[in-house]
Amino acid sequence: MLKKNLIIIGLLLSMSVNAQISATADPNATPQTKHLFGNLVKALPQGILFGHQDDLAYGMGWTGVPGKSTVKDAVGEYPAVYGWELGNIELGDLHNLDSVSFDKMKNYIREGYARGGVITISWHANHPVTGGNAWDTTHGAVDAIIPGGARHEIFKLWLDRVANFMLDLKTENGELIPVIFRPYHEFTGNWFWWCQNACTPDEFKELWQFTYTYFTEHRGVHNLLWAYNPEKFETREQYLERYPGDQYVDILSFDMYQYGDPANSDVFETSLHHRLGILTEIAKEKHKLPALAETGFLNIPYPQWFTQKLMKGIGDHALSYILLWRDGGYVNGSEKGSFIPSQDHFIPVGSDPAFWDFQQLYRSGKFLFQKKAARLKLYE
Ligand code: BMA
Repeated sequence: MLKKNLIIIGLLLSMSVNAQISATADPNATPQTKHLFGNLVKALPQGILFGHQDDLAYGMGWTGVPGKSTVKDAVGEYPAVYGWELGNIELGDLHNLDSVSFDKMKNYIREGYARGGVITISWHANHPVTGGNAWDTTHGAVDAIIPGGARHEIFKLWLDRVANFMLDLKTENGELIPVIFRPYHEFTGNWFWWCQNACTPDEFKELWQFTYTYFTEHRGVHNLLWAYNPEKFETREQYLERYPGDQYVDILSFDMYQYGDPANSDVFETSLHHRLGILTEIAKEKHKLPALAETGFLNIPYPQWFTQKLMKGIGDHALSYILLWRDGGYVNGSEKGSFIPSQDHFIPVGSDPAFWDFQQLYRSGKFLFQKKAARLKLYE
């Protein structure tokens, strides 16, 4: 009898620990959103979901070809994570800042979800005071849009347009599609109006908390997991300096790109490893999911970058997902950029050495693409 009671107590205890671990920040998150979070936590030991920005919309030398995907062209299957971008939606535009139509984006999102994939969305919002773009770092923007600020009411209209998009992400059965929402990203940089050079930690936290509360309580948006996403940091204090609080965040992430000549420097992989150490430790303590939300090496001029730099930097850290940035787009205004080896990457795909290195990453078994991700049944 005593043994039976002990077993029951043990079971109840482990259930409550699991409930705590698998809880979304939003207590009213839709069932599919809660399942996604819980299943991603469970999947951590199984590998890292592999993602790509704008994968279905265009790539090097193509745009809008139904069913096409740069990742599928390279390794034979779709990615597990699909990244999309909302910049300009706040203005009421029909296309985002990279010319992807929002209607088409909704369909790509439905396609990815139907394949069992994960959707993540970033938002390069325009400057709410000057009318400049996201890279306009004129100070005072955050101060002007938080409650009490001169542009607060206008900013609510911007949030409404983003919220409308999220609420329109429905399957044919009317089921809301869960999204990892990653607003105000790379805030430890100095290139966006919400970055650390242009607002105080308290202003940033208030912006985040207001956005979260406006979406969940005022607009009834409950299909989001919220991703906190600095760029550079060296210590856990720096990582958490602008953290709005556990009740507003589901995913802990950061962005990190390779720059310079990797042949002469190990800074990328050593810093990546160091930062992932901090990230995974905090994520464990807070029962959040760790992710590398953006990474890549523009045009992959170092062919072993995937295995010798990216995978080396990741090492044995358990991450929920990584996301490579968009292919075939224009980076920094004019330069044509590619982050995944593709048929149009300089030379025919088979003779591109970075292509073979990317195959090694695929075959390493450390990463989950569409087929394995679908087997996880992330939404059930
Ligand atoms: C940046 C660049 C820009 C793009 C923006 C939003 O990193 O790729 O060209 O407009 O992301 O997708």
